[in-house]
Amino acid sequence: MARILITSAIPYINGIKHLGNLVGSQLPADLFARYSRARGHEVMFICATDEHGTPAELAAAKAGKPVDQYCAEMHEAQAEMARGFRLSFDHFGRSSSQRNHKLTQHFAGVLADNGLIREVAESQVYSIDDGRFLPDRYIEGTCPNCGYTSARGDQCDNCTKQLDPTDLINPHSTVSGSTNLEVRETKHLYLMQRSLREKLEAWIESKHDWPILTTSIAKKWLNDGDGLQDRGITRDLHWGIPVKRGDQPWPGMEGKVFYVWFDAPIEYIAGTAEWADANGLGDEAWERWWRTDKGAADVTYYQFMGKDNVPFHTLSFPATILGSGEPWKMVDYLKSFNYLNYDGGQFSTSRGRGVFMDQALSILPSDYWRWWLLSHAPESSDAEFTWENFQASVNKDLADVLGNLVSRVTKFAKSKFGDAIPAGGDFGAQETALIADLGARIRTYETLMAEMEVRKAAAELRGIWVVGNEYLQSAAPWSVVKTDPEKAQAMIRLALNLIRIYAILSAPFIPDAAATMMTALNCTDWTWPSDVPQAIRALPSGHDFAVPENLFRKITDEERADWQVKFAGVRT
Ligand code: B3M
Ligand code: ZN
Repeated sequence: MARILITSAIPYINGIKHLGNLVGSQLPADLFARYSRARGHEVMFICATDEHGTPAELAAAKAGKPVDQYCAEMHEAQAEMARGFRLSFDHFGRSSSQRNHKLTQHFAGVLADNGLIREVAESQVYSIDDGRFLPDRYIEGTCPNCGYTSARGDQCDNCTKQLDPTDLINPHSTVSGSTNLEVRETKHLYLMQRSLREKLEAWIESKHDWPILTTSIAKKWLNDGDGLQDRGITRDLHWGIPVKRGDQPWPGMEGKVFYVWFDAPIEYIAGTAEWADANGLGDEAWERWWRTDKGAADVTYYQFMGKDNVPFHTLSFPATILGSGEPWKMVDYLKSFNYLNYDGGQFSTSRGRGVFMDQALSILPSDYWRWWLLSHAPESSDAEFTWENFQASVNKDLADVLGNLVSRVTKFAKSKFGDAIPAGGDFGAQETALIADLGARIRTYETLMAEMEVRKAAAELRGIWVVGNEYLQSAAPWSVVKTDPEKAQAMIRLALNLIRIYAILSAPFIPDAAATMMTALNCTDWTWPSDVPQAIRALPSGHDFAVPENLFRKITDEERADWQVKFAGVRT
């Protein structure tokens, strides 16, 4: 039994996430957590909401709510979505927790003690009417290069020229529209990442088994110059973690907060501390997952995230940890994802384009989405959601292959042999061949799941369902029963046990359907079917079972067309 720590990138607080966000981090992390638990490992699975930064402040202002109240409500809304999608977090924390305040301030303090923090004076645009400094992208004006009137303070979207806010002609705040802006001097703390370069490089080089997507991004940022600049870790905002040096005030930094990307990954650790608090456990309970001097040396740590988050997890966060000089557990394997596109374009939170988690659950149960998303996970390249494809895989894989097998077998067994698993007959050559085939396929499935090859694992699972169908097709107990009822009984005994094996293997992908299958089989033994000859005999003759409700319904052409129209626009 291994000890496995799993974190998903923590979703921003400003709004319900879309299916592209879900498949890029939380959902595959959940798949891996469920699989690891099913194999008997000790798992700690942590996620949280990422609650700081300008976008959170602005979203709260737009909603007309105080930012702390907005975050509390949105956290609850996201937690509700997580439950809806059956995301099996051990804890869903908040980056605004007191635990994260303390830990973030602790890290900043140690980094300063280690000589890795310097103060930098800079000038920044201050909006007098908004009462705040504005990040560059919240200032717009006319591009000095091409005359485009909606150029942003960091870049012109029309001619792509990189800009400084002070380059803009007639600049205004996009928060309020105010032109009452001035440049003010401000001071910030910088983490001296450049002096950690060698340590970071050695650490990245030691990760031989990381996916290419992860290492290529990490190395690009490490080597292209831009990535390893010293980095500002404070901001002039009202909402965030107050800048302190450990528990001491930081002279000159009054009224400032840490940058959201400094505190967000620290929340992985703080979220585990929140888990301990929520369960009435002491510090040793979470430290054994995170402190290599307190038991975490034998933990294997996996992170899941979209590719845009990789630089922060291969450079910035490791710089915080390595710079602290303290024995914190660092990531062992970083699984990253490409993007999921939506029907010919991009999913977009800001533009409300695509299907969002709440909308998805309002039209179909979570298993349908989990199956499609995971079996089409954007691993080797970007992937695309289309309603045609969604309909086809639900109807074929879930309804025709798995659902049909379960209903056909249970209904036939009930009508011919009654309420219990029948006794007669021995297994013949076909059954022996199926058992051997399943054994080999389950080994492959295990390997793919352990390697987090999400798409390939889904394809293998589907293949496992298919061979069961093929067996029934060719064994045809429904005909055999007329001439050799004993033999038909043996086939059905096998098929009912096959349903149990399928439930256990499929549970990481489709937990609700798996639970329905197990309930119908009146079974609570979820032992992983490593030994197929044994597993196929687990439910003995005489064991009661029931016919479950239809596991999956088909999506009609009408529904598909309806949804296509309904989700074509933008959500407001
Ligand atoms: N909140 C970005 C995102 O949700 C960011 C991840 C933080 S992980 C520490 O994609
Ligand atoms: Zn321009």
